Amino acid sequence: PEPLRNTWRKHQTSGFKDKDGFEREVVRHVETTLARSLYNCDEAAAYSATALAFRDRLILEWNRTQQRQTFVDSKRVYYLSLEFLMGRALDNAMLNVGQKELAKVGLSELGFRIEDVIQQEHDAALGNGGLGRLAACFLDSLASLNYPAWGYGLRYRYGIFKQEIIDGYQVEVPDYWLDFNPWEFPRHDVTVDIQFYGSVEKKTNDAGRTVCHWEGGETVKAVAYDMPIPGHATPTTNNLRLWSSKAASGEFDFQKFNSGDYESSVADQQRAETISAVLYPNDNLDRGKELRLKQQYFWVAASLYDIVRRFKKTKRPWNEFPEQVAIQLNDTHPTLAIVELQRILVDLEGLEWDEAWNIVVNTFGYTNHTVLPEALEKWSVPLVQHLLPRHLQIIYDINLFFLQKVERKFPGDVQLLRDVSIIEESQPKMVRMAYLAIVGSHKVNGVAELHSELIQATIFKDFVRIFGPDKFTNVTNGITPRRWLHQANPRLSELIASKTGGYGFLKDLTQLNQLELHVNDKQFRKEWAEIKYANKVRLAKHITATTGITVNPTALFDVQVKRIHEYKRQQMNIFGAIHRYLTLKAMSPEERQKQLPRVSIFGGKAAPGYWMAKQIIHLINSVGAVINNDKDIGDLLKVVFVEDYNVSKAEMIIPASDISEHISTAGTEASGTSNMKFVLNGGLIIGTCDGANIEITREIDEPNIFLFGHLSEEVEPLRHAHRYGAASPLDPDLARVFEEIEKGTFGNPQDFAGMISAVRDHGDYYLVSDDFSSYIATHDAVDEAYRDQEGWITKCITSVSRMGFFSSDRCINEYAEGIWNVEPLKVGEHAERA
Ligand code: 4GP
Repeated sequence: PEPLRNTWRKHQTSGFKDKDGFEREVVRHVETTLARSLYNCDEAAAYSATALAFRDRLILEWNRTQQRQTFVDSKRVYYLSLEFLMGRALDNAMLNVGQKELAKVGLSELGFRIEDVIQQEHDAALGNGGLGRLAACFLDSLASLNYPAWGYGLRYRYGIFKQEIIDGYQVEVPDYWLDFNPWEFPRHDVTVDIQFYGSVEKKTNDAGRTVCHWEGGETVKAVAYDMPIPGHATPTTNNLRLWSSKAASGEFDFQKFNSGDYESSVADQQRAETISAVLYPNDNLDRGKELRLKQQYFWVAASLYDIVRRFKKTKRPWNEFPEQVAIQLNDTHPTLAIVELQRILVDLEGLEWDEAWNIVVNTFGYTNHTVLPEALEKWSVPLVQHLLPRHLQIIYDINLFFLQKVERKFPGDVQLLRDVSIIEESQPKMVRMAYLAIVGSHKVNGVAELHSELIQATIFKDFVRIFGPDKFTNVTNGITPRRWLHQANPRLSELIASKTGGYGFLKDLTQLNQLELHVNDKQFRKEWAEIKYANKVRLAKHITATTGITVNPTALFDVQVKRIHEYKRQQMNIFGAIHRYLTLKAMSPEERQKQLPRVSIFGGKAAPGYWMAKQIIHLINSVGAVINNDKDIGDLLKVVFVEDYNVSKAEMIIPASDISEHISTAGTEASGTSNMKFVLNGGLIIGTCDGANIEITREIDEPNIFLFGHLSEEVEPLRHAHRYGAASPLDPDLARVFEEIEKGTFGNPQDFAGMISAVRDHGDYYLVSDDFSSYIATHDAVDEAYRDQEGWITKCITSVSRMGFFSSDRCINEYAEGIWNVEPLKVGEHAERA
């Protein structure tokens, strides 16, 4: 009724509008929400109150966005990802709503420096590495481009562990990040009961049809927590919905409690809460743990229930489901969603199998992120049978119909049937999740050109024969320039804006190409160099403060930060540093003085159970301990390991890099995304012909990148040669490095024996010995190039100006057009914010 609406409108708030309004909100939150005062408002409280003030604004926009999207009733995208590596939210929110300047002045009037306030925030680290951070960049682009889109994930109580380095070793410390999280809204009214275990019965329904009825043996409640995702310079504020698990029976069992059995009265609750308790800390690795499968089902079942509920409100017929809903599977982790939707349609909604399956396939898309065999998910049939008995039946039926189709197309090809079967005939039998994802999706994509070619030529080649090439496509990854340039490197962003006619490049990154016109502008180049230097000084301070090592900011900063993995070859990097050290030691003092000083910076976490990765960290620290204290060497070489690499550390480290390392064995790194971030921030890269390095080279041109190493097509023959004793003799420089380690120069050689023997005696799977000499030679070329500072700056500016392609906005538009078939929602000129 009108009067009600009027009263409502009269009192509707819109959040703060100006500096005074902002200050008022901060003071109000400090005094009431936090129950503090002027006299005990520390930086942490200032952060909390600022975050709350911005959150209030965001949630109002969030409400409006959701109303708009529901009203227009257009197709929505749902991005299902077990990982969202969001990092900090405050700075991002301030910049995206365009109110950072105002907040800066406001906070300073209240007695705080905005930089210090921002630093108070705990990273939201609900992810491991590439795939999780990609999901976060995608959310930013989806909102910034006004796509109606939701992310769905798990609200882990513990994100990725915090890494401490103690005596050179990685120690894992739990990351409890939810103490105070102003960015989430618990939706205690949005809950879903999720079943596990139990049994399946056939029943006849009212229409006389036989239907399967799954009676679960355990029920757990999923509770929604929403995080607003603000778009940049647009009112669109999308939603990230994270599910948290709770006992379905309420807090605890009263009967048991009253009868004195307190312990077991809370046991159910703890068992339920375990599901969303912790993120599995593996990157590019699958470990078939029951709890992980439980997490996966819990999350996809809750998300699908939610999606279906929203669709049903529109009262459309089921065949319109794929016109209203696009679901993207971020890797195979959410593949059970395919089975769950089929179950909902057939068992609960009474659709015929084929009609349901058609809807399912047209709804889903699947993105593959790795070809590493150890990362391809498989679940044992007995485990799935036990935990999800009805789903296993459906998987078998999906497989049967699929194999029948294969048989019709390739009659009598028994080997093919065995190779592509969703069920692997092993002991025990296994469900191959990637195959299920392919069969149940209408599009399958890789994340860089080479990667997409490789999956079609290797792990999925039979499926290309069966489904034809159109089902397979490529979407090269991208990064959001809002966080990875504007937020991480504000001065560079400002300088770029001054040369490209404003901040338009943040929404259309191809505008960077205007920079090339200024490449010879002296003043511009000077400012460019000053900004890089200032970023290096900031990192140098952090290094000294956290490790006690002093580094010279005029030295060449050589950075490798990413998860520690043998395929990413941090071991080759540290062997290279040892080689550099030995070379310097062998020089006369005069000659030494002519050398270019260098700081070798490492960072990254090792999966707690990945022994070799931990050895690599230990070697880096042990080498650092020797070199950094060698008087002969001084500033010429430092080796630093930055503890606890995460999103906010990346924001500091990446802008400070001169050269960064993307040196995976060719064919193993699906794309890489930090390579894009480094170049965008005016650093050059040394890399192999792998993943997106190849496309970066194509865009920025070969003279601006340092490529080395064998090509992906050479990898198999080389591995073969190693296996059958036909490899070339060990590179003498590398042999010399091993000798030094084995002499005990860097501590107990026993600690590093496994690393050496993997290369020397056990087939060198990652081809460190094959690429070592060209790696060293290319580093010499880097030194040469860096000596010519003017030439170097030209390369950097030219490269940045050609990076437009790598915006995640381009990437999202490609998904929208080629896979999801969705369009951005017009928000109207009046709603656009400058
Ligand atoms: C990563 C890939 O290793 C990386 O190359 C890629 O850029 C990223 O996904 C995003 O596509 N894969 C994973 C994983 O994080 O766990 O498989």
